[in-house]
Amino acid sequence: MLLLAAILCFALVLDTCVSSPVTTEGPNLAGSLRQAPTQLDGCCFTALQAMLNHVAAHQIEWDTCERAQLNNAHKGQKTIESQLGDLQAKLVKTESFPEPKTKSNVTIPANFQKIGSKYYYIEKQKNNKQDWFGAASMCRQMGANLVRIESANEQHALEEHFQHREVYWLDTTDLATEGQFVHTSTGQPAGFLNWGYGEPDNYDNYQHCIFLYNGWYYDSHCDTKCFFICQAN
Ligand SMILES: [Ca+2]
Repeated sequence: MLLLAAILCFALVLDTCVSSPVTTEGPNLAGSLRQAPTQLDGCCFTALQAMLNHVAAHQIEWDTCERAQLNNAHKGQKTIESQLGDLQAKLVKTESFPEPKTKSNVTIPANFQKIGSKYYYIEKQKNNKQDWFGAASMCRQMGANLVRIESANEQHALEEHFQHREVYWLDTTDLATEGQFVHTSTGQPAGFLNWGYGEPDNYDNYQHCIFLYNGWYYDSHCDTKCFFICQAN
């Protein structure tokens, strides 16, 4: 409205002030000529001033609006940067979580315990002693295999959980070829064999399964009933 009034005023004044006939004839015209610059200076300046004030006011609004938009953009940028920081912190936290109870995409059964760096189930119920094949089958049913001991350290760590003077089946046999002991869980030759005195003797030519007793390995009849140890793969 102010702008419209200023424009109308400016047009009116301009018409009044400038449209008077410019001539040098007659005394009245001379008077008009004397007054014209004053009217132009006063009225037109007032109208122009109003227009300029209007433009200036809007300029301030535009500037203010622009600043507000910039501030909003800065706030948005800060928010995104903050969210990115939070995500990076969460990522670092996730990477530093303890190793989940899985290994090589195999889920560890709930009743297995970690001994050393591996997970085992040690059968201790006297009414659940099994021959070697039954023990292997029990481990398979739990999603595991009979234990594959690969070092003295692994053996000693397990023995801390054994019942005194009990016998435990291992996964090692020479059922396929006499005298060639392999881990049945991997099919690979057994590298660690802690034989007891005089073992393996294949007594009666009928001893092909290995158990652990009192710290030593013995080849024995596979149908002997023993405790057993399962190992999660
Ligand atoms: Ca033997």
